[in-house]
Amino acid sequence: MATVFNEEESEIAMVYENLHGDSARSHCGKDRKVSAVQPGMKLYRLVAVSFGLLCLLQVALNISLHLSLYSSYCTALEIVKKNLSDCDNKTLDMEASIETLTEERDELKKKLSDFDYYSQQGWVYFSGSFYYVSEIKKTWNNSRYDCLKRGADLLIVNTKEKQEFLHHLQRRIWIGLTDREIEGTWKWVDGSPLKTSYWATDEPNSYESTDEDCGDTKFFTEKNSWNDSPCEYLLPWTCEKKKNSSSLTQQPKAEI
Ligand SMILES: [Ca+2]
Ligand SMILES: [Ca+2]
Ligand SMILES: [Ca+2]
Repeated sequence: MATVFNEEESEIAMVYENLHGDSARSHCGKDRKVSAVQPGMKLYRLVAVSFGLLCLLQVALNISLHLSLYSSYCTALEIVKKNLSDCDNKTLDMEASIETLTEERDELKKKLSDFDYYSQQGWVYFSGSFYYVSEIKKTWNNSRYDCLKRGADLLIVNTKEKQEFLHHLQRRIWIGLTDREIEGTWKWVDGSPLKTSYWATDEPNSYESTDEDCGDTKFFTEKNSWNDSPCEYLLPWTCEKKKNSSSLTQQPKAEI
């Protein structure tokens, strides 16, 4: 029986040697078992470390991606804020423009209304004022009275443009100029002193010592057309109403 056991043990040893070759033969006991396990552990550790590194890399990539997206989000948010701010400013500008346009429209409506009214009354518009040229003749004082009743006054010729307008009328008319208060000191009907004048040659002259205290355009064919005449002469006249001026309240005593 013991012989049979020994024979079987020998056969097993031979099989083991055939399976593991020389390396198996160079080791024995516990050392042989540790040598067979170590490569698997190393591989396992290598895989675990690699997996850990991959996880760290994934986390780093995720953080980087989030930071990049956050940066883009912030930039887009700033652009949106700037656009909204620009939009608000443009809205304010548009509201101011609309208000200005509304005021201009109302002003134009008023002007058109004034033009309609004064045109129907026989007035003409020139350079900021309306003018009325009479078809009848009156004394200088009654001429002025007529103008005042119309919310205007006799024409004041204090600009070159007005003198040109007067010249284009080609008529002898009263103008709002007088020296009745102080002989030789000419004033306009609004009390302003005469500065630039367009007297004709040798005028004013108080012709043949008559009291000529009112201005007219006797020499209307000339550029310098003014003349002094007795205020009681009967002549046509021209009223002037400045745009936006209120009705005049001064009422002279009418001559009959
Ligand atoms: Ca006088
Ligand atoms: Ca005089
Ligand atoms: Ca004269």
